[in-house]
Amino acid sequence: MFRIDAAEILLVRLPLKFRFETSFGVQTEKLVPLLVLHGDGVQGLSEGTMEAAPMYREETIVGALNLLREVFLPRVLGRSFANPEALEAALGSFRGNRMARAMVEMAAWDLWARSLGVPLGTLLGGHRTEVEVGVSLGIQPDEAATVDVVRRHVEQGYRRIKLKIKPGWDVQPVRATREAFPDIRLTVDANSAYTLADSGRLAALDAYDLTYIEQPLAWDDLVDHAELQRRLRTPLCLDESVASAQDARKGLALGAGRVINIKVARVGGHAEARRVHDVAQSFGAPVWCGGMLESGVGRAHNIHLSTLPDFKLPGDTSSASRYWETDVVNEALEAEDGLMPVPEGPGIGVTLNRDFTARVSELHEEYTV
Ligand code: OSB
Ligand code: MG
Repeated sequence: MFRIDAAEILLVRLPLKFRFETSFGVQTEKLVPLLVLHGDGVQGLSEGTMEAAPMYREETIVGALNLLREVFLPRVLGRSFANPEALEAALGSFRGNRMARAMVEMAAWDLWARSLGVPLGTLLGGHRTEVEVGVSLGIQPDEAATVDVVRRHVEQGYRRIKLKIKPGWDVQPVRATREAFPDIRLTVDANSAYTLADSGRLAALDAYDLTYIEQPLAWDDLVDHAELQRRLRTPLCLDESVASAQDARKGLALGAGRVINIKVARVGGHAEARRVHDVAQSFGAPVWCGGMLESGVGRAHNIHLSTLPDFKLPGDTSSASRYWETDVVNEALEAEDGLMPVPEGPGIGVTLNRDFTARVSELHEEYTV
């Protein structure tokens, strides 16, 4: 049982340390919406992973913050819940907007775990004390720059290298990387940039021993992914296409992919992420934890989720210092030799750096009952 007495919404703009180019475009900073729930003498933290514009999925920061203010927070403020699933159910009649709902659900998990004095991963049923991680590398200007950036991250010990690709820039970086590093675990992510008409080009990637090709086709098209999977030897991994455990079941049953990237916020929170995990496990499909360039708050959530047993492939939760000069949390989240330690202590195990957020927040709102 936990009670929610008050909430804060913060919005922080963080400059990215690297230029992140994907098939969506170029990103040089990150707008981070944060939610703090107060209750039972503790705070629960979460981060929104929707972006300013609806490029990755349909949700946006402005939309999410308005929904929090006007619809979701009024449903939970001043109420007690038996557990986070009960809170999830209180928002369960709403459709879509899973990233916005996840902000409330994930903060509630952190709050509950802190009130119980238990690490979130333990509460979710995970056992690991460290999780295997890789990196997601943006599109580079040419092959030499690609091999260079891959080398730097291989030398840091990352357990998997993921290259962003787009039509016209796919086989080239993959071939160059595979020639330079014959033995690394290598994947690509197209962020929905291809259609079935490109299946010949994508089949050419079969030659490079990729662990999977992530989300080559449209975000809402499982049928075409299934057709593409029949034409390829390389497993497909679904990211954008999976917003729920039901989506995961349909995707795996159709053969639209053989691997699932779980992003906890994309599917509506930890409870649903665990259901996606369980569905994938029942199909014998490995999962891994994706990332959305999270600040320390979302990053800590990702690490805790990754302690569950079917997270058999390295995730995208690389060191926070890769992304930010200064993070919004006080604790360092640094991988060593491709292993990210699970933050210790109750809940997600990190605390907001209030001096920093007070200085850089573009928005700070407080809500009480
Ligand atoms: O498709 O996995 C993706 C970042 C923003 C939006 C979508 C994606 C990503 C990443 C970055 O790949 C992963 C990370 O380093 O957090
Ligand atoms: Mg992806």
